[in-house]
Amino acid sequence: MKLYYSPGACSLASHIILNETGIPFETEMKSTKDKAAIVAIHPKGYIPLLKMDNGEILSEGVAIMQYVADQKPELNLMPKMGTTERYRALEWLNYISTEIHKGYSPLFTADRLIGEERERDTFKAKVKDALSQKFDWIDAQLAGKDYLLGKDFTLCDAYLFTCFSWSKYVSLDTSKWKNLATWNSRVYARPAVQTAMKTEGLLK
Ligand SMILES: N[C@@H](CCC(=O)N[C@@H](CS)C(=O)NCC(=O)O)C(=O)O
Repeated sequence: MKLYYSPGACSLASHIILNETGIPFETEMKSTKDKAAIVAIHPKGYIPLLKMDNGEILSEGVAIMQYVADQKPELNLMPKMGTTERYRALEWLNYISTEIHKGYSPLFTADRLIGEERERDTFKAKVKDALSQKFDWIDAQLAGKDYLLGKDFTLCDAYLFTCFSWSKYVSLDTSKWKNLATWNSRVYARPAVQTAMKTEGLLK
């Protein structure tokens, strides 16, 4: 398998999951700033992209992470099919993808799309407020838990960890979320996370 990633982008979640499996894989850096280079691999023009062992390209982080986790089902990176936990995991993955991941996106595109500074600042403040309300809820969900689904680390944690790490780039104040802070440190300490972040040049 080969993962196409851009440093610190949402592809970090897939990178972490690949490391968690211990399966050998290749990586190739494709900056999100170089759209043409990504389009040459897949017309969607974004990462993550995974070249599977059959040579086909798989897109969409949530699909990529599940494909990778299914190579090593015994690791329970995704709960077993047919269990209630499986649907809880899917519930989280969809929430993170549509509400959190794409909740940050306007903060990255606002500078390009909104010319007038005051309008841009008002817009960003509203987007951050909406995101903060979602993190209030997530923080409450993490009370008494090691990971989002309870005791076990899953794809959901890799994905939320990746998105939450963008807070520093967009000046989202995270200081009030104590459960999130503890959870974040726990995920950060995992060897698979450290290795992925080092490979992507995110750690000194
Ligand atoms: N629906 C895709 C979205 C992926 C996505 O938003 N990738 C961003 C980086 S986090 C990207 O490559 N952006 C560059 C662009 O859209 O030009 C997924 O969930 O994998």
